[in-house]
Amino acid sequence: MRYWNEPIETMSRDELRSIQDTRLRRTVEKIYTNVEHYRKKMQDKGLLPGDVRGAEDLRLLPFSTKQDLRDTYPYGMFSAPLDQITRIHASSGTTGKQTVVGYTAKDIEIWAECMARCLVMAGQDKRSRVQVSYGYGLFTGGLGAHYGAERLGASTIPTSSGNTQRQIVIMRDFGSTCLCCTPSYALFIAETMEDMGIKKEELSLQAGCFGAEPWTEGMRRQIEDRLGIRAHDIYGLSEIMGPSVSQDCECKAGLHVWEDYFIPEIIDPATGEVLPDGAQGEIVFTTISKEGMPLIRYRTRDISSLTHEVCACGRTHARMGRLKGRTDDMLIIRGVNVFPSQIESVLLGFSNVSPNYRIIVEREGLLDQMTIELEINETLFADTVKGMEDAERGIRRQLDSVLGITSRVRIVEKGTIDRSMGKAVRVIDKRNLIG
Ligand code: DLL
Repeated sequence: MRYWNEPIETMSRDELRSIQDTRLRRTVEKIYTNVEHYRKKMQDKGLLPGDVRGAEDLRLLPFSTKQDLRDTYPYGMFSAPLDQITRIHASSGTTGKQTVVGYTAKDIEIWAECMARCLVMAGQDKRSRVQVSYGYGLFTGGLGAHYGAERLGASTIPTSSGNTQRQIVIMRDFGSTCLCCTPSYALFIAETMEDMGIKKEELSLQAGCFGAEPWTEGMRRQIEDRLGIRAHDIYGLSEIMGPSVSQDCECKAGLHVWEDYFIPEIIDPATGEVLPDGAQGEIVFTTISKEGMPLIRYRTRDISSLTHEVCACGRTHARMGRLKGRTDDMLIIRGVNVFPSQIESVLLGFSNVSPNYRIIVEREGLLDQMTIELEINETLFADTVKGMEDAERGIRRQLDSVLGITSRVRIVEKGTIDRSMGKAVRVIDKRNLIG
């Protein structure tokens, strides 16, 4: 099975644009009528629904942000009455109120459709066994992947995250063919499997849909090697839907955004100006089919780029580049901008470095100091003080030259760095704690 929904996934860009025009007009009408907060924002811009004739008028519309969701907490952005809302998810975030999202039954159906498309891209079909090791709950990962796997008709195994040894026994004994979890958890599973003496050849695993946190090509290679599978990058966010807003296909040349449901744009985060294909900036989504909580030009804070070129896989839906991180993840160290993903890319360029690392930022006097703690693979571990110092020096030099600032590197014993079963916390910024 090559596509889940071939006519839609491969339709011409003109047809896709025409669907977007109609659905966008409908969405704008609906939110203007039903959501006071949006009506006010449009009125402030002197806009009436009829002014938006199609996707080319998108840029007339105001942006929306997490702040809008907070200001209208909990249900003020819902466009459907509560008696039509059949599911509520929420994301906690690190500060402030939770972000609440409501879905109608049709929203859940469309979400399952998008997820089924992603699973087929990962080579799955109704004979497959999909193990869902994302957390189930208010987080959208577990239930999102679950409904997609059921829609596909695959045997869905809802293990949720945690209890890793049991997960592995299930994966082996039940013959799971696809694993859905965060990339950091996939690596922890691989590591635990090695500790248990279970070989990848004993599994039936073919592929994985990994996302919910930033990861690099180096990490993808390690997961693919250690689990013997093809690792796909799946993206999404609760506000827009959850997992399966986009995912990469076998070409691994960017993540296809399901454009019959979401219109993506890239903007300059400082000015809000829309940027052309290829340019890096903040990715913004407009939902054009959602009933529960449609969002117009929602600013994700995720840094990516877009291409509308048709992919070698035959899909016509635009592709977003692998996420570089979030605007709010960017560290400013002595005035220099550093993304944790840049650090991961450097680290995993060394064959003996494991993807277990953390970045500690402190302020010493007036100066920011960044220390990278990392574990290395035992097999290649030079077991002498000198060997260790040489390794640390080599990594530090490479980091300094790529990041343009000096940092400290500390190799720590295997198992020192906390393993994650959900979204990994890589950065400990102690500067915020010091008044
Ligand atoms: O993480 C939804 C999801 C679940 C996506 C499972 C994929 C798989 P939130 O908890 O609302 O939703 O967090 C959304 O996570 O804005 C990104 O910053 C980050 N993120 C999600 N997928 C990726 C990815 C889910 N593939 C936030 N690469 C987003 C990098 C990702 N970051």
